[in-house]
Amino acid sequence: PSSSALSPRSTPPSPVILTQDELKKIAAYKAVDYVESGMVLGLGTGSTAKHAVNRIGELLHQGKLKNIVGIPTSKMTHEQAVSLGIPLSDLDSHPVVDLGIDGADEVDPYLNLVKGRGGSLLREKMVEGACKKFIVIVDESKLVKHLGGSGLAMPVEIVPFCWKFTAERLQKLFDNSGCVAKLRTFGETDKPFVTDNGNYIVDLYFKRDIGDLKAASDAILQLAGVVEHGMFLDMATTLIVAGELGVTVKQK
Ligand code: ABF
Repeated sequence: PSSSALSPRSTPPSPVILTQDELKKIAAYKAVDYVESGMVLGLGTGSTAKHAVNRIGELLHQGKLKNIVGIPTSKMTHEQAVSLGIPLSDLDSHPVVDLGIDGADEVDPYLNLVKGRGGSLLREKMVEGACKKFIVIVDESKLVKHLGGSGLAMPVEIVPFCWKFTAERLQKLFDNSGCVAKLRTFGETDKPFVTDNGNYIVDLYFKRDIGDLKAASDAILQLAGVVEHGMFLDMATTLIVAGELGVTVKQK
């Protein structure tokens, strides 16, 4: 072989494979580009939102962002934001939030979401429902055609009182979709998972399409004992997806 055939230049560049966490970070950083000084921010929860909160803290410390007020969507994010020195407030003092940034478990083509598989959904829905602009940040694995069609959990936060009764009623609501309702527990134990609000979570698993999402949402919320569910319909205004081929931004 000639010497040029052996030179490093002749080796085709190997494709860079990004990890899922790196993709989450790329989406999160892109979302933080929309943050401006003086904004009231909804701070999301989860492994993707965590990168956005870190980035906001970093920009504050560098003096590139000023007068930010954060409203955390969970106790965990509250602790993270405190550790980063991000000034915090709540919806009582700031009922209108300029911009919210959060992850999701599923995103459909209309920017409807499933959230709460990580355990927080009620505070997220309250804060994100108060946002003028709500950016969802995901890696491409979260994109689905239909919510709840992935065979994965659709979380519903319920009060602990007579939780079995509520779980059975939830399951019955979706009999036609082959629904199985399961109480979420801590790992392999029988101990119920308890939310930041002292409630339990029942995860709904569907064998078949749940059909009209708005009708499903209304039916769930009508049950006494239900606090909130993880379908976020018509709330996201912007979607940022990071994938192997780059970042895409979709506006509603
Ligand atoms: C939170 O983030 C939850 O509602 C949702 O379950 C989760 C998505 O988590 P991750 O970014 O860790 O995949 O907002």
